[in-house]
Formats: sequence, C-alpha cells, structure tokens
Amino acid sequence: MLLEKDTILAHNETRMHRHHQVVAPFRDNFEKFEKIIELLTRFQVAIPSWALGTGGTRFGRFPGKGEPGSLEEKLEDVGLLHQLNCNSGAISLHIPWDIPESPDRIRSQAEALGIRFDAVNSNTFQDQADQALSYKFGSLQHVDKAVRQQAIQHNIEVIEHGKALGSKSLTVWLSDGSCFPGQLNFRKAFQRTLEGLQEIYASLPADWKMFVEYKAFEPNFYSMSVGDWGQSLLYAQKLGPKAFTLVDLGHHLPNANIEQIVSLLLMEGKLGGFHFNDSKYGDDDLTVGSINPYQLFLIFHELVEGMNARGMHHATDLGWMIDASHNVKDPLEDLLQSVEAILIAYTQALLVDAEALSAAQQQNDVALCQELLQEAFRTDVRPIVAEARLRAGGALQPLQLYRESNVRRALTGHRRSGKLATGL
Ligand code: LRH
Ligand code: MN
Repeated sequence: MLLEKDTILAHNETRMHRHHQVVAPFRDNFEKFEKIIELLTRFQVAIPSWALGTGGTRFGRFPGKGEPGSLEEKLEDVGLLHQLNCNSGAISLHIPWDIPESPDRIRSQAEALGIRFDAVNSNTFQDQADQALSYKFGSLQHVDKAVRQQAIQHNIEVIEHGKALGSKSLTVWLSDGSCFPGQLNFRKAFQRTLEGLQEIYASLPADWKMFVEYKAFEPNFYSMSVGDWGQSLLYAQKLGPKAFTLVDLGHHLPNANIEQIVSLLLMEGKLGGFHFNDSKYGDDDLTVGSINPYQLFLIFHELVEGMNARGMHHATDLGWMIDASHNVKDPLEDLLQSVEAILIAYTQALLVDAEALSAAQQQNDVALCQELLQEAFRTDVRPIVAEARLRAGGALQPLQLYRESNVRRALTGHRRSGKLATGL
C-alpha cells in the first residue's frame, strides 16, 4: 500500500514554513550543508524482511494487525517506508522464511518500488519440517560430517536465491556453540566451521561478499563458535578477500567498546557491514538509538573517520542493515524511528570538525577533544535529515504522516488473511 503523492505534498506543505526556519542556520554553512545533503540522499538502509511483523520472546508474542503474510506484502511495506523517508531502498531476506515463489515477479515488484536486495541470510539455527538432520548440536561445527554437509548445501542454495534476485552478499550467522564446559573441543569446532565456511566461500560468485556475523551468547550460553569480533576476523582473514565481519550492535558483552572494534575492523579492511539495533542488556533487538544514542554517534564517528581515511564510498562500500524485533511497537513505526536514528547519528558524525579534533589529539587536549565531539552530538540535525528527505520526494515527518494516514488501519482492512509474517 503506497500513499498518494498529493498526500505527501500536502503533509510537507503544512510544515514547509517551520522547516525553512529551522534549516536556515545550517544552510548558511552552504558548502558543507550541500555535501551532507548529497551523502544523506545516497544513504540507503536495508530493512530486514523478518522484522515487518511483530516479534516475540520465549515468554510470548502479541501479534499486531495487518501484518504482511507474504514476501509480496513485505515488499509493499518496505516500499511504503521508502516512500516516506527515501532512505529505506533495500530489503534483506532470510531463507527459508522468504523463499520467492517467482524471483522474476518479486524482482520486478521490488524494482517498481525502488527497492534492491541487500544481503541474503542463511538459517541453520532452526530445524525445518522437511530437514533430514537436526542442528541441535550445531551446524558447521557439528561432529557429524553429514550435518555439516547439510548446512553447507543450505548456504549454497541461499546464494542461488540471492543471485536470482540480484543480491550481492551472503550473511552467515551461526548459532553454533556449547552450553556447558567440556561439551565442545573449541579447536576442532573452529576448524570444522572454517572448513564449512571455505566450501560456502568457494560457491560465492566473483562479485559477492560473505559476511561472518559474530555473537557473544544465545542460543548457546557457554561458548559461541563465532563469539566475538576476533573470531569473526580470524575466519574472514583465513577465508579470503571476499569475506568480512558483520557487526550486530546487540551481539557484544556488556560495556564492550563497539566503536573501537569498528575502527580496527575498518583499518584492517575487514568490516563488511552492520545489523543496527539497540540494547540495554542482551541481544534485545530494540529500536536503533532508543537506549544508547551516544554510542551510535561514536560508532558513526569512527566510521566516517575510518572510511574517509581509506577513501571509501560511504553509501555503497559497507552493508547498512537493520536487525530488530518489535515486541510492543508497530513494526513500521519502529523501523521509521530506526532509520531516522541512523541518519541522525551519521549526520552528527559528518559535522565533527575532524581537523580540529586531530589537532587537539596531537596536543593531548582531552577536554577539547570531548567538546569537539559533543558539539556535534549535541547539534539537533533533524532539519538537515528532513531537508534531504524533502529533496528526495519524501515526507518531512514520516512517522507523523504514517499515523495521520492511518496506514495500519488500512492494512488491517485489506490483510484479513490473518496469516502471520514469517520471522522471529
Ligand atoms: C541472530 C541475528 C542474526 C539473524 C537473526 C534473525 O541473533 O542477529 O542476524 O539471522 O538475528
Ligand atoms: Mn543480526
């Protein structure tokens, strides 16, 4: 369901005067302003196909109404998000939750919506009904070669689905690990996992990337076989130039310095991309920037500094993806807030006076270093983000327009299938 163009124009019209007032101070520094607008307009965040319905926990799930019951309806929802904010021009699929019946039809629907297919995700953390062997004790780490082969074959099939849709990368997150001391030989588990990843890597098309996603715990609670950035980097270095690490913000132990991890992975040329979300305790998959927006800003500060140092193209050289789960919010509202938080953190990072900061670091002027960073973080950059959206044809205030247009009620009206969205 897309909104009428006039609806967006009318929404912007009523807000235009106020917008011009609040954006004017930024416009005065014209050069940097125009550069930032250009970078923001290009910046597209991939929406996870598994987060367009209500998520849950082991304690319960409270499904919302009008949720997408098919891949076609998921694409419609991403199309609407992209129409509203013009920064959601990609979707990341999870296989087998989103196997397209007709890849060509899905591809043309996505094209019509201005949506491209970002990384495809494999799934060897659940047993499917028609599956021969169980992943209870892991997949690529498994002691049984037949189970490992089954997992390798699945990942190769996921690459085939991705190729049919025009995707250019595979994300491998392994839930493999152990729950008790003594359960696993860590060295053998690593070597078996590496062998499996090498077979999958060998099936990658020449222009593809493989993202190795790490996670500190859950569903295993003693060790994970890709448990932190060091292990993921080790795999990526041993696999080859098409392998990279993927940083899911919720996959770290408490108080980990994620921005330093990002800086070093970028320095090594082994940072592949992100699963953005936020968390207070574990892998909470909360709205981006809802708990720790300063950490998100510091991560983007390291990204801008590191990408510029390597002459990287901000919008296309890394994978920008959200990975969230919505237990109490409308999924589309949650995703609109997440994309906004990402664009705000990126814009604040672009405002950092890098030259002055570098000079202050040279002087060990610690207080000035903090002042320079927080000057940018304390700047309300929402008018700049809104200006970029306005120029791209989006809404000045996407969440407000989503609500004013009663989209959820309309979706509830014509999605009476009651079919629940596949995903977590
Ligand atoms: C694991 C994870 C992974 C996905 C899954 C949906 O926690 O972050 O990226 O496959 O969530
Ligand atoms: Mn993730």
